[in-house]
Amino acid sequence: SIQVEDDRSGLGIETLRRAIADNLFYLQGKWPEIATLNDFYMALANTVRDRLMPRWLNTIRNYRRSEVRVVAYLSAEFLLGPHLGIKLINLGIEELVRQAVADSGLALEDLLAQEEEPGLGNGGLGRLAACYMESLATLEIPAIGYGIRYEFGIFDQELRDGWQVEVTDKWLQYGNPWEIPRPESAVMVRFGGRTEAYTDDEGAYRVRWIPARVVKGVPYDTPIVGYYVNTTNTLRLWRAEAAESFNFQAFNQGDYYGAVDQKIYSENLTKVLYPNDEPLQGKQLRLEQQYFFVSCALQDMIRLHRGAGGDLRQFHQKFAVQLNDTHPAVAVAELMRLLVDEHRLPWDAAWEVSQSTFGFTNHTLLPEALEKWPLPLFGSLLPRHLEIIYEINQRFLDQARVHFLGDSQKLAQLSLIDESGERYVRMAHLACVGSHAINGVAELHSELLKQTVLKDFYQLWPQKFQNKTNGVTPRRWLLLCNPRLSQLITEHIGTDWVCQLEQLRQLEAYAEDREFQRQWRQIKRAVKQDLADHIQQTLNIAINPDSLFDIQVKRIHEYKRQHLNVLHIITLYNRIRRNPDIDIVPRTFIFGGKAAPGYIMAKLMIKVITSVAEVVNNDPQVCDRIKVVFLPDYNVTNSQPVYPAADLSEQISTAGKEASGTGNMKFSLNGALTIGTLDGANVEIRQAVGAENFFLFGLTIEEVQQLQESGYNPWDYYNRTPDLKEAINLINSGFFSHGNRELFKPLVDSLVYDDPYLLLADYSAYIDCQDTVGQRFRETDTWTRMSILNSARMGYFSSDRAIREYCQDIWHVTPISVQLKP
Ligand code: 26R
Repeated sequence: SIQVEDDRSGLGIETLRRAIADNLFYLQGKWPEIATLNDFYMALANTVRDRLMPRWLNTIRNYRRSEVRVVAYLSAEFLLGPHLGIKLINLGIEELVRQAVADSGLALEDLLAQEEEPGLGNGGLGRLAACYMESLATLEIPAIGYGIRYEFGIFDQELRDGWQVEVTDKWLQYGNPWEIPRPESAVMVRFGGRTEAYTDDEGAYRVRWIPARVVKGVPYDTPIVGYYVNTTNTLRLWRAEAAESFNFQAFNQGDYYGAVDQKIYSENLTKVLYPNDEPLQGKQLRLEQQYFFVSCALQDMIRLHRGAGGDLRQFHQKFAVQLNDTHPAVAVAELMRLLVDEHRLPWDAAWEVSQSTFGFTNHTLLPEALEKWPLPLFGSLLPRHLEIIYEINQRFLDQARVHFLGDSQKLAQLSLIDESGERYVRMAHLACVGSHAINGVAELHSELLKQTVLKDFYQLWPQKFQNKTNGVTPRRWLLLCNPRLSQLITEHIGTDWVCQLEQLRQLEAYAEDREFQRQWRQIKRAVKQDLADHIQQTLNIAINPDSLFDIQVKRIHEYKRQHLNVLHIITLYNRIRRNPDIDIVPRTFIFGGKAAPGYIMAKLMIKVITSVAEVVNNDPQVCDRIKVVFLPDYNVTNSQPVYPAADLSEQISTAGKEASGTGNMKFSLNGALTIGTLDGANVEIRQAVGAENFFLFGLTIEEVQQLQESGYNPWDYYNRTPDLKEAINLINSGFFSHGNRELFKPLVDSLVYDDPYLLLADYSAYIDCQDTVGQRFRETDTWTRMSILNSARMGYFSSDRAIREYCQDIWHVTPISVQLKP
C-alpha cells in the first residue's frame, strides 16, 4: 500500500525535503534560487519545530492533571546555546535531516552555523540552568523554566587592538523560530506607589497596594525536548510591554506622547541582560527585572494551579519552585503577598505553603557578590513587599531569639535587614528563611557555605542544608560537540552512556589497549586539526595540531587567574630567550572569555593576553614552539569545538573562590587532563578520575586562610623567586606594550603590592606542575591512558545525576512518561 506522510510530522527523507521546501516558500517567501543560507536555516528550523509540536502539546496536557507535581526553575539567566543541533539529536533525526538537506544541495553544518544563539546568561549559572532543563526533559520530569526574554543578551565581544569591545547582541533580528508568544496568557505586574490598610467585608484587617505603574508581562514559550523521549518541557520567558489600560488615561486626555513614553519605559524592563558576573549595587532596573519575572511566574503558577481545580493551600503540592541564586529571591515575599493579600490566606497558612514550595541554590561565596538592595530603593519600588519582609523578619527573629538565647549580635547577623550602616535588604537571608532546602553546588562549596556566609543559618537549621554537585548534559557536551569520540565510545560500549553516563566506566577496560589508544589519539588529533583550521581561517594564526593544546576558557576574572597562566607563558618564553635551543614541549595556549564591561582589571587581563600573544607568536626565536591564541566572542556556540580539542584544561582559581565550575567537567569528559587547584568541583573530579590522572598544584583553602591571616606579602615572593621576578619585570618594562610602561602598571602593581588572589604564592607550584605536564605529554601512551581514564570516570558529573538528586532530596517529584495521542 502507498504510505502518505504528513508534511508536518513525517520523518521520511523525501517528506523532510518537501517540508523544508514548503516552509521556504510559505514562511520565508523564497524560491530556492534566491534563498539565503539563513532562509534555508529558518525553513529547516520550522520543519523541526513542526515535529516537536505533538510532543510538546501532549506534554502540556499531561501536566494539567492536578496530581502531577511540577518543578518550576526560576532563573534570571538561561544560556541555552543553539537549538537546532541538540533538537535534531534528541529527536534522533540528525542523519535523516542531513540527507534531506544534502539532497537539496546543502550541508547541514552550514545551516547549523546560521543560528544566532540565545545568549540569555553570563556564564556558569545560566548554562547550568540550560543543562538542567535538558536533563529534566530527558528524565521525563514535569518541569517549567521561568525567566526573562531579554531583547539583547550577553554582548558580542570584538577585539580591537587587543582590547575587548562590546557590541550589542541582536539575537532576534532575523526572527526566532523556537518561540511562541502567548499574549493571551499575559499578566500584570505592579511597581511603586504606596500601601493602604482597610477592613474587608468580613471585618478583617487587610492591606492593599496602590501601585504607581503597571507593566504587562507576555510569555514566550520555547520547547525543551528530552533525548529519545516524548517529554518536551516549556521554557517560559517573559517580555515586558506597556499595559494598555494603564496609559489609556493619558491617551484619552490627549497626551499621546505621555502614552508613548509609558510604552518605551515599560519595554525597557526586559531590554538587556546585565553583563555582570560580579556585584552591582543599587541598579533599580535590575531589581525591576527580578521582581518582574518572579511575579509573572508566580501569577502564572497560581493560575495554572487554580485552573486545574487546585486549592492554594495545596500550592506546594503542585509546584516545587527552585531559586537559582538570589536573583529570584523576592519570590518569597511575592508568594506571600499573592496568598495573603490577593487570595486571603491567613499568614501562617501562607507561610507554610511558601516554605514548602521554595528551594534555594547558592552559586557563590564571594562576599561582594551577595545581593543586597538599599532599603529606600527597595521600599519605593516594592512598598508592600518591604512590609512583608519586615513581618517575615520579625517572626523569624522571634524564633531565632529563642534558639540563640537573645544573643543580639547573632540576631543582627541573621536579620533580613542589614543595619550596620546604610540599611539593606539581604536577599540570601530572605531566600534561606523562605526555603525548606538550601544547597551549594559542589561538596567543598556546600561545606564552606555552612562555615562562612550562611553559618548562622546552619546553626539554626542544619537539616535544611544540602549539597548538589553540578553536572553537565552529555548530550550537548559529548554527543553533539564531539561526534567522533562519541562514535568511538559507542562502537565499544554501546549507546547507553548517553543517558547513563556512568556506563563510560566500561572504557577503563580499554585504557591500556594499544589499538584503542591509537584510535583515541587519532580522534583527538583530528579534532585539534579542525580547531587549528578554524583558527587559521578566522584569526590567521598558524598553530601546530601536534602541540599540547593548553586551554583556559571562562569568564575573565581575577579569581580565575588567567594572569597566572600568562605568567607561565612568559616564563617559558624567557627560558627560550635564555637558551634558544632548549628542548621544550611545543604548546598552544588558547584563551577565551568575556570581561564584564565595567571590570577594568579583567579588560586589562585580556589586553595582556593579546599583547603577549602578539610578541610571542611573531618572535622567530620561538620557532613556533609557543603560540598564544585569544578566541574572540566566547559563547556556547564557539565553545563546542573547543572542549574536544583540549589536551590540558586550566582550572586554576584560588582555592575557596570558585563555587563549582562546570567547564572543568566538559573538558575532562572529552578526555582533557586537568591542571587545577583544590577548588570547587575540581576536588571531586580529582577523586573521581584518580589523583594520578590529575595535575594538582597550589595552596589549599586552609593554607590560603592561614597565609592571609599571618599577613601575606607578595613582594617577598616577587623578590625571592627569580623566574617570577623576571616575568613580571618583562611586563613592567613595556616589552609587551611597545615600550609603554604605564599600560600594565595597574595589573603589575596589584600583583606585587596586593595580590588578593595569591598568584605569587602559587606561582612556583604552578610552574613546577606545568613542567610535569610537559614531561608527561611526551610519554604518549601514558598520556593517552590518563585521557581515556578521565572520560571513563566522569559519569558522576552528568546533569542527569544532579537532577535525580534534586528530584529525590529537594523537589520530591517523579517522572511521568508522555504518550502521543493522535
Ligand atoms: C549579583 C549579580 C550581578 C550576579 C552575580 C553573579 C549575576 C550573576 C552572577 C553569576 C554567578 C552567580 C555564577 O555564574 N556563578 C557560577 O555558577 C556556576 C554554576 O553553579 C558555578 O559552576 C561557578 O563556580 C559559579 O561561579
